[in-house]
Amino acid sequence: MVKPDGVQRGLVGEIIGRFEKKGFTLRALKLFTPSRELAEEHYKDLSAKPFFKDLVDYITSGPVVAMVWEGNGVVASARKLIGATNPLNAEPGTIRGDLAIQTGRNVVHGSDSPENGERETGLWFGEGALVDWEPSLKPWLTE
Ligand code: IDP
Ligand code: MG
Repeated sequence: MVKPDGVQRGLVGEIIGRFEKKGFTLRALKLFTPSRELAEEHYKDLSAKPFFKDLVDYITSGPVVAMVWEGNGVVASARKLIGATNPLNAEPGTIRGDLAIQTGRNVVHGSDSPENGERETGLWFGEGALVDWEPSLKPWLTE
């Protein structure tokens, strides 16, 4: 997901491009401003953290671009492409390493496990939202 700061800063194309160029397949995408209820449910594991309210304020502060990407090892690979939570610790070449300077404005979210990827897909998109299609490049990306 491109977070509200990423959308406001005009980084949507840049961020989507990194996943596209890596070779992952886009299965769903939408632009909308999340409700507090959705943001609180999405980040419920962090509800005891002192920054939880600020985090929910941040995520609901404007439109986000929610996406579902598919492909070999996509969850772990996306976490590497995104970089460390604190952008100052994120390696150059990663999205956060290249495009952000503070944890509270780190431009992008990525699911941290396949199970959470499934959970978050259901939460953000609901049933039946995934588009089933066969990228014509597939034989050039996987053997
Ligand atoms: P992640 O996004 O790299 O998976 P998490 O630990 O799951 O990192 O935290 C979720 C989000 O909460 C972070 O991306 C960041 O926006 C915010 N966050 C995490 N730790 C802090 C903090 O110490 N201060 C402010 N915001 C934080
Ligand atoms: Mg996380």
